[in-house]
Amino acid sequence: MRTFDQKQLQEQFREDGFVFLPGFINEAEVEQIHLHLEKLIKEKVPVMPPEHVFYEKKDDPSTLKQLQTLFSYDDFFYRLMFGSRFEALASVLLDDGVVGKNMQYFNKPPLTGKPTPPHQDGYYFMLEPNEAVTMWLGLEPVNEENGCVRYVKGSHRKGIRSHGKTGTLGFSQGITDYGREDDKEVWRVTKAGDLLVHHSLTIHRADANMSSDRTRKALGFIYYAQKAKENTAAKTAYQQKLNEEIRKASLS
Ligand SMILES: O=C(O)CCC(=O)C(=O)O
Repeated sequence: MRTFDQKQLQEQFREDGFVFLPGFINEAEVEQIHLHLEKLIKEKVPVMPPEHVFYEKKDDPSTLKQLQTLFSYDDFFYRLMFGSRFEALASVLLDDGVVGKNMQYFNKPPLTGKPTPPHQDGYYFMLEPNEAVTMWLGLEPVNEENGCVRYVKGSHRKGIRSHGKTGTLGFSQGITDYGREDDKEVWRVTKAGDLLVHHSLTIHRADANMSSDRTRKALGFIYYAQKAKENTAAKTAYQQKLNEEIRKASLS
């Protein structure tokens, strides 16, 4: 297991709003995740509610693009989320106890995998203070061709930008004035087992998968700092509206 300098990670996270941990998990651990994902997709996806399963094309199972709350469907993912090295790292970076909120599966299927619109996760989280992390764990090689994650360095120190509807399932809100002069992007080409962690206010996005034969599989872990309080009324209202829209779309 690789070790990382915690102090250095904390400083970099504070400064840049994201950190990169190459080889955070090893090949055998990546393989285990793939096996458990395959099993979950086969056995649990058919019975998951529409707000937990998103496809690029509704009637084409090969275009599965996102799953929500994996830990509520499988003990293996529960153990990865809670009491794990991921949870410990979140606590170091946020300098607080943490509450695990979501574990997502992301894929961008070849040719159909759409862009991830520029956004700040904190816009969806509705926290005060807005202190949370999202971890993005690569499960296969990802580069410019199949849609690597891109960050605007230091954007977490400049507050929440205006967001509006994107029409993208799974990323319903995007920054409305993205592309300003100070929106300078950096990106990392990643291998299976590499981990990226960003602050809830860090602006990020990803391109579409332009390859004709490569998928782009990853896991996302979301942890809130214990000091961050959710505006539960606003969040519930937003989630209910979104779930209604997803259910309507899945029936049409
Ligand atoms: O996988 C992606 O394209 C982006 C994921 C993302 O935006 C997130 O985890 O917050």
